[in-house]
Amino acid sequence: MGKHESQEKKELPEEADNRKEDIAKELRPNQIVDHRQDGQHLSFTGRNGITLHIDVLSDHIIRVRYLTDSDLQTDFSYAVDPDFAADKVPIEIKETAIYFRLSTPTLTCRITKKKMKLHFYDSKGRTLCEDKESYYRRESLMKGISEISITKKAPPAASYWGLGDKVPEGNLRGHAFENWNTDAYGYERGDDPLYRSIPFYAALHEGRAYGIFLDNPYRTYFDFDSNEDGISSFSAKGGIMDYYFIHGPKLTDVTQRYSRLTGTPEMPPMWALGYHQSRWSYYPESRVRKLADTFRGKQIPCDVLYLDIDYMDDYRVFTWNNNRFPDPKKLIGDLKEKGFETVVMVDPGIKVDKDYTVYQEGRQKDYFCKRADGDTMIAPVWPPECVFPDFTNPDVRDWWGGLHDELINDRQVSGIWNDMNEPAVFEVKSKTLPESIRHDFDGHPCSHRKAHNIYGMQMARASWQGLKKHRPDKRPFLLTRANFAGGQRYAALWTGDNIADWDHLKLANEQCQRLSISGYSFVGSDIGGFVGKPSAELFTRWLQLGVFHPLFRNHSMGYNIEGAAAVKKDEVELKKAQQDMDQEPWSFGKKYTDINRSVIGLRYRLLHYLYTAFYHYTEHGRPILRPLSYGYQSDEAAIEQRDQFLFGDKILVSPVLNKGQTEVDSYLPAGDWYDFRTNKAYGGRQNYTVDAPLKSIPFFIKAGTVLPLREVMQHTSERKPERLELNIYFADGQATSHLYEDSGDGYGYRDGNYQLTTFLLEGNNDAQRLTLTAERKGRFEPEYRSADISLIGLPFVPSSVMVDGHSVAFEEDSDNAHAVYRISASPGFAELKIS
Ligand code: MIG
Repeated sequence: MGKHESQEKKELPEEADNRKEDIAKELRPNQIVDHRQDGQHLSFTGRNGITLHIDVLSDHIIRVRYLTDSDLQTDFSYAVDPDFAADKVPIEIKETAIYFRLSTPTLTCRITKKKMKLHFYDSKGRTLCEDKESYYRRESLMKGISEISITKKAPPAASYWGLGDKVPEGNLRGHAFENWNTDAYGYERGDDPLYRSIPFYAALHEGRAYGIFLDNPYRTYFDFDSNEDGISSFSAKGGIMDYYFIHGPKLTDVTQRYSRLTGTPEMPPMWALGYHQSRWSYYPESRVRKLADTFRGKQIPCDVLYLDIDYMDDYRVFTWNNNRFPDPKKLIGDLKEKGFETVVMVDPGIKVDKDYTVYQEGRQKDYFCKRADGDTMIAPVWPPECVFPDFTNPDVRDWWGGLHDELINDRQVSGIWNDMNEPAVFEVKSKTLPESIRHDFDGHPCSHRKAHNIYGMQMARASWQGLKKHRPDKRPFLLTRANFAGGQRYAALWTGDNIADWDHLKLANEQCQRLSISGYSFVGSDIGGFVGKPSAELFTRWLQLGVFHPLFRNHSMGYNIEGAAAVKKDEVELKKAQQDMDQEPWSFGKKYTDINRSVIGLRYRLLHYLYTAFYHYTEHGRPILRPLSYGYQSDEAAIEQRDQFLFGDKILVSPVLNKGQTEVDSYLPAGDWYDFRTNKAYGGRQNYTVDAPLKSIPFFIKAGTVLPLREVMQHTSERKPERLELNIYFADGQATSHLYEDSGDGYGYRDGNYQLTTFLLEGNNDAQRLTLTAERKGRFEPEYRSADISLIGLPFVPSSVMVDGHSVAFEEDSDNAHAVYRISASPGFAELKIS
């Protein structure tokens, strides 16, 4: 004993010198010593204990996990759609001295025995994606932080797509990104991280595409060869290396398969696709009424009005400021009568206030986020002291959903707007909660490091549940700022606090495309810019871009924050200053009001088409907005386009994004195209310079399309459309188009109360013939009196037009430089023959 003590004493000083802050443990997979197969699940055990788990989920989707002993947690994901079910897939395994080879009918994965490196290739043996160094894990034992990463080869010609809302200069290649949901007020190009985390990207190489979805909610990093060393990588500051390899080979298929995995939202109500008017903030009640009346008086279509934070009583969520809004129910009812839906903001920060029931209840039920030692976390947001519901707790979500009862059932608000749910915290540099805060994580308790990126998503989910619960017969409309992969199931999103300048118009264009191919189609930007005031020209150009964004919403901050502080003392001056910040569609003078009216009108014309695109999105995960590469991925010129984009399957938009610009250089990919404005036909695979005067945005319709157009109304439910307008754009060959219709809200469509029309067009240039058939599915019956058909681009002068076997009259529209023939047919027609 004595001897031992003296020995220890002797060694102590020396040892102390050697002591470290932390102990790091590094792990890399080594030689596979065992492997097992259980149906579509395979596992490979390495000598050092790392196991590689591979699950074949479909022909095209393979899940990959590298686990160590310390990872033996339950398999749990917020991102994967609970309804996702794997397919039965025939798989083949082969073993050689060097590797195992696993094949599905379309995809092969080779696993090296030495280091568990993966190499994916297609059924023809062509490489899709290859590990550079495979898996790596570094653990800091004392801090309890692990870092995990995978490196893959980045061939020089590979391009990278997706990853949510990032705003690099150019494309993803050559850049590195971080996912950590951040309140990025007034962000600039290149800023990162932003409001949301979607750890999913696609890569395109030699005409073939694949995708990677890293299902890890921690802070994650993606690097697309930023060091120009031919390496791409993804890593996380914790959790498990759990990723899905998604085969294409088409880029759009990659997105669709990712959507199958992480889900899509329900069909939105038709009104949510109309024009939305928002501002921080419309109050008091009289101002809201005047706003509504101005829309109707000026005949500018609008479906939705927003109430920002100032409707609340001192920023207490679920309360109303009685001075500003003495009778919200009456106001909202009156607005509804005029065809306006009302959406109100709900923030996550709950005011610490003993007399406030939401605070009391949450406190009593122990629903607020806590520090590691058990105290409730308090931090400043709008109220200087707030607590934060732990939305990762299912009971908290139920409670939160329940709190919407009065808003929905009594006040009759139509939708909910979730802001600040990164969650945002004022005053501190981190802009959010400390990483040590505790969360339930649906029964897998953890720290904020793990829950941060999904906090906003779970808030949106809770609000969504509230809407579903309290108004089960209506489709929910929810708008959220923060989110995570899979959160598209619950809410639409906007790109956050942008700035009223031309670069932000470009950012809005790029962000919305990028979000859409990342599985998130219901997106839009604050039209006109949130911070600052746009010029009349910028506003109109932004509105024109917004026509083609699934969420079409004008929002701005008016004279809040700096502005309000500056002129606080003088009420009159403040009012004037606020008016100077107006960016309603009529705020720029008569000339612009007229243009803006017709721009918004164009959106209403395109609603049938957009609604149908939503059908393809919600049913099949087909992204509504897409860069040209998503459709023309073997066309180098198409891949390089950044500004132009596809809106649904049939429309190519060439937006105007620069000050003073009145012409646009458009590249049109393969196929023929028609300028919607003039009906002029253009051959594909060529560049054109087209006119773009301020009053119009160039967009092109693909030859062979049947484009349905809806009557312009002041709001989507003003009346039932009486005429079905169809523009038929000739093509030499065959093409299919769709029109999806239902009652515009509710769930009747799930019991067959919808109508899906499939148009098959067959044009023959040599034979001078055009045939169109219409096949209808479902039992919804739109009440059109007639179908008004325009034939565009016919390469011959028709002598006979037959509808369902009967000859009908047609008229030539002589006003138009490019002859258009007009026919009136019964809306239920089945066949059209023109020769
Ligand atoms: O720090 O509610 O992004 O749309 O108008 C500002 C006021 C808080 C941020 C949102 C913005 C909203 C604003 N909110």
